[in-house]
Amino acid sequence: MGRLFDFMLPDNKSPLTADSTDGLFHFINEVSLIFLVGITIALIYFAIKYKRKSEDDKTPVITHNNTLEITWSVIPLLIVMVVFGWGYSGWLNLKAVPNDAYEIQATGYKWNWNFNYENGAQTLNELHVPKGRPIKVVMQSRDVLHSFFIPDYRVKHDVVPGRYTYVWFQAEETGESVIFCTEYCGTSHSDMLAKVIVHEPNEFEQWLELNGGGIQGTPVEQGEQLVSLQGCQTCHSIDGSPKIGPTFKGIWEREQQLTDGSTVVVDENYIRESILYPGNKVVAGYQNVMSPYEGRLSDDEITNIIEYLKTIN
Ligand code: HEC
Ligand SMILES: [Cu+2]
Repeated sequence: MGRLFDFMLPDNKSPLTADSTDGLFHFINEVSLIFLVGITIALIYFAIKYKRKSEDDKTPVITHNNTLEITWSVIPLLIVMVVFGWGYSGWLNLKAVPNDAYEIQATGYKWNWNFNYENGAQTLNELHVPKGRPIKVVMQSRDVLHSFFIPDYRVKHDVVPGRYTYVWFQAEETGESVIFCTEYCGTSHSDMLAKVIVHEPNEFEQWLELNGGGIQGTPVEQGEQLVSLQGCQTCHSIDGSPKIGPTFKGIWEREQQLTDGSTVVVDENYIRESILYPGNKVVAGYQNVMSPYEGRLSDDEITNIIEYLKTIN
């Protein structure tokens, strides 16, 4: 159903969450347009009708007009009450997650989105969901304020350190939609993009099955998967190209200059410390923007990452 202001909105791909927002959006725009046209016409009409016609044309003294004043107070009041009621019921709907919703955990951190599924599957910056089923995304932040926004579904919520928040939606068609971070969170905030990938339900089950095993392989292979799942490559390249952090290429046994003027030779303990407490030793020429991984990675995982880093030459 085409409406006048449709061009201002992206496609609605989750009617259960988007319809109320869209309806209200159109209502406000259409009512505003009606008033704009009405007021403009009245303005022009009065300007012509009451134009000063002769030297002794005089404005009559009008103190007030009850009918007119009540009308222009009551009509806007009614409209505002409609807008409030509509907005409030839409908000309640966004807060009331259907009971059979499928739950996915999301973690936002500088500058990635990490998703965890019930069977241990993990993805970085890709949210896989089945179509035609309500999805609840439970979100947390590892560092600063972020905000999770999927325009196609009209859902947006702040992601706050130390607190869980959630959104829900139900995608009705397969395909992809963009996820934005809409809370300024540092240098690469504008690159903090992810996408929702909507599958047919049976394809989603297959996908889940295939990825459910978690991280497997030799220590080096596991380290490689961890580095890619944890989003280390947002800030560290593996081919020597410059990024926000030092490249991993040739990192092993490299001599590193620190901001305090001292030098270190990169070994196991230095890498371990750099991952757990990045602020302790900051590499010269870089800023201390890496979030501490203390409590996020186990000792075994760190060992595997170290084994992998040794191989990047
Ligand atoms: C938000 C960007 C960012 C992310 C994500 C990030 N780092 Fe860093 N990292 C940095 C920056 C910047 C430095 C240099 C400043 C410092 O030493 O703290 C650094 C330093 C390091 C160092 C020391 C490097 C050297 O040459 O001395 C290691 C090792 C390291 N990071 C490993 C990792 C691993 C492993 C991950 C993923 C689990 C990761 N980092 C994720 C930004 C990041
Ligand atoms: Cu962000």
